[in-house]
Amino acid sequence: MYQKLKEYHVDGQKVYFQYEGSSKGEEPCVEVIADNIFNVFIDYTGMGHCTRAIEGELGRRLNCGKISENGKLESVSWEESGVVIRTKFLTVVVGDNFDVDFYNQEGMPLSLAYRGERKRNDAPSQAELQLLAKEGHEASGRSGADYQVQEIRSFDPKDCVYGLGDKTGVLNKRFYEYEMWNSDIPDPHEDNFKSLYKSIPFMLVSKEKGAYGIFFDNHNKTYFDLGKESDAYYVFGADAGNLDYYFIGGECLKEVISGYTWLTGRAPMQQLWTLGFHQSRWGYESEDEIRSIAAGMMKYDLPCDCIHFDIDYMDHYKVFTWNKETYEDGAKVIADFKEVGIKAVTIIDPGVKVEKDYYVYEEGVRNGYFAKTPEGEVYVNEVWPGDAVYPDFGKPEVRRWWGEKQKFLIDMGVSGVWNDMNEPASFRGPLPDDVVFTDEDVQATHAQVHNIYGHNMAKATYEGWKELTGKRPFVITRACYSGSQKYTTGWTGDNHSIWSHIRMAIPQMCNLGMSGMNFIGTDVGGFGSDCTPELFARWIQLGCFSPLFRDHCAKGCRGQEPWQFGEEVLSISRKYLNLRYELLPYLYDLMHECEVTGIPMMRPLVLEYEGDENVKNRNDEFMLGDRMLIAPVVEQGAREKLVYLPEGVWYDYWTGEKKEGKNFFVRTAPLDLCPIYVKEGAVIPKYPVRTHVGEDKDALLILEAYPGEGTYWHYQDNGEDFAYRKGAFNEYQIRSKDGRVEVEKIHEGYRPYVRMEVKTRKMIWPR
Ligand code: MIG
Repeated sequence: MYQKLKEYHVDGQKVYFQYEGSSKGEEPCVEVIADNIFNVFIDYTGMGHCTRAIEGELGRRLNCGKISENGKLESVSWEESGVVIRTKFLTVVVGDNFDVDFYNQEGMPLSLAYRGERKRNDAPSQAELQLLAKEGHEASGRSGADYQVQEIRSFDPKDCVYGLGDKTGVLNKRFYEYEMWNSDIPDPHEDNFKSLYKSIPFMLVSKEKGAYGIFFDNHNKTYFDLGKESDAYYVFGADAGNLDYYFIGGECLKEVISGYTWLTGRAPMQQLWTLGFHQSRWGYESEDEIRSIAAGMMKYDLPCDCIHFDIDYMDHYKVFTWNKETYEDGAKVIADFKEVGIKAVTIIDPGVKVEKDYYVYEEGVRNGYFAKTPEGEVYVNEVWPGDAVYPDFGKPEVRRWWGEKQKFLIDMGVSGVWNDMNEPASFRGPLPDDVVFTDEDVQATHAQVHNIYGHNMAKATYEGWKELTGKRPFVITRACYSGSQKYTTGWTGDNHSIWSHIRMAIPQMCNLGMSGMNFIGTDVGGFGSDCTPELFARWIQLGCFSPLFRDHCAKGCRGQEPWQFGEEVLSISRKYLNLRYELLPYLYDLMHECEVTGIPMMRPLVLEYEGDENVKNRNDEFMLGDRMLIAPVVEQGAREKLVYLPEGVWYDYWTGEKKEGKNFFVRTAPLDLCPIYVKEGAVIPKYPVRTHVGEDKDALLILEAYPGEGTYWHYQDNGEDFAYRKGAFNEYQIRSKDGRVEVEKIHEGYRPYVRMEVKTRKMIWPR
């Protein structure tokens, strides 16, 4: 619709373009957000930006159309190829048809508009669609279709695509097609699912040289065709809203992640205990039963920091109530758990039971806090409590109210909240598109805010907890949007106890991490279906290295506590739980690094070794930070693993055997062994084995030094509140050379360790 470029004008950091055939007010715009970040914008709605992902000063500036100050537009000129806009890092060329091309400093193209014909030959006709429907098939996707809002950009043959949140399937999303529509799908999640609980419309492209990201900040339903329609280009689009995307250029994927999380926020450090082991299940029917779980942890000598209370603890599934019949005295159980070092996390669903005299319902109705039908009645659907209504979390007032409601849990001694069903889920069919909600200061339909419902619920929860406790709020969510990482951690919802799901867990968590959601986990052992001893043993090994380490399963399935699978699996579980607790300071360092840089704790190999062809599609290994490589066994019956190590020298964690990288080899992996490799020159900080994260966390730090030379930064604080933001932390620079370790404190603001101990690993060199 935009044809020949006629004119442009510069307004601060923005450049507006006028095209033949389009009138004023329809001028697309390109804006410098940072030296490596541009925003591309067409204001179809006439309402300007309406970002919910980008907040703070930058968000406010965007939303009210003010000038950004973090990058500098260095020059704009009309050249042969079009209007050329330069910053320190990027050159952007805007030409006819509003084709926007991005180049790096050296003039190498990073991303070009697609100028060819679209290939529409596999778009089914109306008649074909009907035939497919008759046979019970669904036409997959809308290949070849045009969206209300859309952008088509070129692929280079070697481009790989990552990110996009919690999508199923393999790590590299090239050639697949996805939709962003927060979805609670009870069937076992398959590789070919188009959407799942979370909508993070952010894709990263790793090129033969260089990388970039596209964040399509539109919270309507959006679509990404990453090469299904054609090898030559990709399409992203939306049913409504604006063309509003951020181009983030970089030399590598890490720079792109840093740019994206600079825009949308970085996952902040959680409390240290959240890195401990969590035990959960839906269907702990009574107080006695849940008490027996804590007792089991002690009886079997298993470290544990948290037990989760699923919907069973509520009175008739009414949020912010306690089931006094089966669960008796909530405050007492929680206090007793605390005595033995175990914290309680409770589930909270958004659906509020329709019931006269139930305080949450009454308050909400009185104040107009629930979503309404277009006719103005409170909208009712069904969830666990039966008839239920939906808080309108897009209203700041409702978020404040929901935040205050958390006091019920906090007073009871609860330590964190697990937000479920916030897509939002509903039992009597999906919420109609036209249910009336609010999007901050404007009325909006369900279709417009569906994808940010979970985000807003998490934000309300986080803010309530922060205000009421002063500690780092621990929130876990099922649904979210871009930017939710500022408020919440997440889990991947209802997986099953099947081998394909332990395999899927690795790319899924890695892509979530690259999409900003650092603190992520899968239900260890699988949620639905019945776990087997072998699968559980392997999943505990994977969980040990996932940011969120929670064993959880569904009501009615085989019990899944570590002692449910016999002696062998119990002792394997204990081995990996102990290892997890040893690694706490290392994991905590990574969480700190993520708050500073946005780089996730759990990383696909491609993040660390981007140039290596062998890692671009590596789905069954990952890294924990930059120095530990984990190669979990995810095949039934397998007692060996084909391992790939990228360049450099590595050491087998278990035997100390030295391995040359850029090599494939087979590692024997009996049921109790998860292959782990540590990079040459690494120091790994460890705690001694302990039963829970406790007061004595600062007693002893063990520095495990591997041969070779390297530097490591270790971070220490109280692991609880925000005092670190005012300087209450220690930072150590640790230099090691072939087992000789020097520690230098480079920041002092917290009590020191009572003792530090250096341990050199005994190494075996291959004969
Ligand atoms: O419809 O609260 O994903 O973790 O145990 C099921 C019961 C509702 C879904 C969550 C799951 C949780 C379960 N919930």
